[in-house]
Amino acid sequence: EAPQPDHLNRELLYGLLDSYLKNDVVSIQESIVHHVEFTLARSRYKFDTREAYFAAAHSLRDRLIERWNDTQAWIKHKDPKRVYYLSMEFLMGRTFLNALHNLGVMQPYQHALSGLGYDMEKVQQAERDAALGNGGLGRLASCFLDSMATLNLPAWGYGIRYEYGMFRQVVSEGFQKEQPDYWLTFGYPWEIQRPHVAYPVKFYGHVSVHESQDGRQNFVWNAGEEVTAVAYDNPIPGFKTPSTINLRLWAAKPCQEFDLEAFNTGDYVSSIIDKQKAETITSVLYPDDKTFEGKELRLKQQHFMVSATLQDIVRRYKEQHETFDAFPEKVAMQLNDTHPTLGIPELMRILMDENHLGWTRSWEITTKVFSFTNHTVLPEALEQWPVSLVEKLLPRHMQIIYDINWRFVQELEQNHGISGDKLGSMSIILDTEYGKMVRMAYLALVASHTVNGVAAIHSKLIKETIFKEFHDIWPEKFQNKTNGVTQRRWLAQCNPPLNRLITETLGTEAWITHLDLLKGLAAHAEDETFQQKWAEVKVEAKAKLASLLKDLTGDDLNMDAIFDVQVKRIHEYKRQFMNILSVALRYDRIKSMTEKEKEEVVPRVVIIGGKAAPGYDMAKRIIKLISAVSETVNNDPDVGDLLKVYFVPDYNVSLAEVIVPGSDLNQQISTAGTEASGTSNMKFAMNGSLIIGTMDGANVEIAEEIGEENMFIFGVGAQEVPALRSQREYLQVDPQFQHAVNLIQNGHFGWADYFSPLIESITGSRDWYLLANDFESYLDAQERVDQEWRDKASWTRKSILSTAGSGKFSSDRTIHEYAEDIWGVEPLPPTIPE
Ligand code: T68
Repeated sequence: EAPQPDHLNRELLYGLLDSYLKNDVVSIQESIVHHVEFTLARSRYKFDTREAYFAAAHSLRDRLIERWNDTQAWIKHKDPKRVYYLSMEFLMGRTFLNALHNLGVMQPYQHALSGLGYDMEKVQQAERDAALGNGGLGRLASCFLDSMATLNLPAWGYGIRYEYGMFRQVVSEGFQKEQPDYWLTFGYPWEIQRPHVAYPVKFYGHVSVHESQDGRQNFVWNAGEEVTAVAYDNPIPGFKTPSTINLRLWAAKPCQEFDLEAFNTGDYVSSIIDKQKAETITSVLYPDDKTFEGKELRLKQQHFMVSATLQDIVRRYKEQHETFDAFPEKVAMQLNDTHPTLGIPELMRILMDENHLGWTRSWEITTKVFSFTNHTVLPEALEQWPVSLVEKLLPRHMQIIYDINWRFVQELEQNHGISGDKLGSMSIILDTEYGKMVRMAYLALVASHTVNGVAAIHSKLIKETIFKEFHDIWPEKFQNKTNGVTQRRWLAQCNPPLNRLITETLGTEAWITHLDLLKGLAAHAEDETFQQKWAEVKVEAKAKLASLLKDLTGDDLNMDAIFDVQVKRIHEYKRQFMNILSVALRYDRIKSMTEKEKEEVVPRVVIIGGKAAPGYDMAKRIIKLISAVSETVNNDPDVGDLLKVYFVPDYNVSLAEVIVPGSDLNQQISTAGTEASGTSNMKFAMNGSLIIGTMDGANVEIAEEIGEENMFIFGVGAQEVPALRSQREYLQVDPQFQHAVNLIQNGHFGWADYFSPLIESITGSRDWYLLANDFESYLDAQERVDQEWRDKASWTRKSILSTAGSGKFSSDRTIHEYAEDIWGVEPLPPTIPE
């Protein structure tokens, strides 16, 4: 329990800083050994590396808890407007190194551990990734938490504590196999279970109406099933600030109220088993990142998350306020895509049915607190739930959604003069041949005060395409918030040599919180000695990546080769297929060269990694194709060191922390208009990796910042895509494209039959993502890459300018904009009083 506001004052609170656990080497060793003995109950004379990790993690957690308790007490005392970031996914990765770094205790911990006989690097490796997300959307949420803490914002994250995170990808004979990621086996040392922070979450049943004395209708939801949501808190430290915010993840537990009758009369064992079913709600993360799947369990997860979260937020608000009048001044909620949209009818239900506010008042409050982010324009990803399912699972919510829609349609007719087909096209409820559907994005749009896209081009596109009619009536609701990534994890921590060089060159480490300062590097881009140092740092990072690949494959990489990387979820729109087609062509060219000609070839190591959704057949075939090409190329003595291709299995956050710094070139080659933003492009640019890419997503803004001439831009622009798509069958096919396709079709890499659906998908009018059309221009850009590599100084200069130009892409900038333009929350810096 946080201290009551009356008992708090600044002096008391910040006096505590002096009494915090000491961070000298001996104190840290004492606390590690203490945890070995008393938390792990192991002998202090005999513990292995994993136990050393757990003990060190617990000792660090103690230090996090001090700051976190004080931050929460301080926020409660000041009672500012708080922002709640609601997301079904948080792709956190590892915590240990990040917490050490943000708390500024890296050095003493390193010494403490080595003094006890443990290697910091190995201890770190003992931590498992918390992979509670699919990809960009989940990782963005995690970067945002880091920035919100660092910017001292009164912020919370809310999500689900899945027991099985993103599946583990195993590649066997070139085929993806999914294995469960039970990441909690040895316990998760960073979380704090809060058994007393628990709420009932209801499902199914029916709604009854009762007339109250004042003639008002009261709706009562008699649920058919109830589970308990239990809170697990995860402290999120800011960098160089005591501010430590909370990520609260909910786990489902059977509710306490057993039906005693069933025990005595019926089957005792099966009634307990029935109760256990509750836990399945939070058991597994859905691994689909782009196609909407209307599974009942997924809808249950969404309601479970938002219901527990809203009960918690309302409870916290009511502790300090008598009425709901101030709710919109105290609460902002950001919906990370439409996945938490049920929070809208849930808040309406809580206000009306449980707190007896009228519709108008409840709606006024609701529409002032929610805002929502769209992350894709791909129609197959947009959530549409069958009305029949929502009605069955959440009967009261379905009524409220109908009411929201009814009033919305009225408004369209009366205030905007809209009628007929257009009314139907804007309705939250869509009539289809399979029945009625709830369009979640429309529900989110109607109830949110703001909707944003995640890069300038994407925010423009949503206004012109998927949300056009809404933009026509409510232009003021639409904003852009270009994504960002945290430079703490994605530069300072994952690339220590570059961190040191930047700090030494700028004469300050202030860039770790003010990334714009990186532009100061541009002045040194031409400096030969600086270029030399820059190149050495890159070699160091490449060596780390090479050693990772050596462990995976046994191969020694050619360090003179361009390390050419494409790592991200496997998708047709991201065009890994186009990448591998060009690799096949490169291979074929080398094969036909004389030894003399080969001397001129710029060597490449092509690295591709990423997971395919388990049900995404095409994506799985693409993985097999990459593996097949890899198999042929890597074992061909004619090619030797000039070309290698690797598919890195189980791409995840921790692998990215090695792969990103170690790359020379990175591929961001989606069909223009399909990738909302991309965030790995920002990470690569920060680490001095050059981009070969299309004018899509955030690439457009990256080009503005670092200069198109310092990238390898190719392909058609988003504006040209619709017309090209309609002319697909008549488009000229580049002969080199045809040749690459033939190689695969003719079985050059084996498995010709298995690859034929892939070939069909890019043939003639089927080629939705315009591979054939962009191929020539792609090859041309690849040629420019090779040319550039031959001029080491010029390449290094561009690499420096990439980092120098990446200042805009800090999530600190993004979060600052959200806070100012959308949430209306202000930093609450924990400054020590004079
Ligand atoms: C990504 N979206 C965008 N979705 O593709 C990417 N979807 O361009 C953008 O940079 C990133 O979001 C951050 O804005 C996703 O990652 C999902 O993971 C997802 C998960 C479940 C359902 C739908």
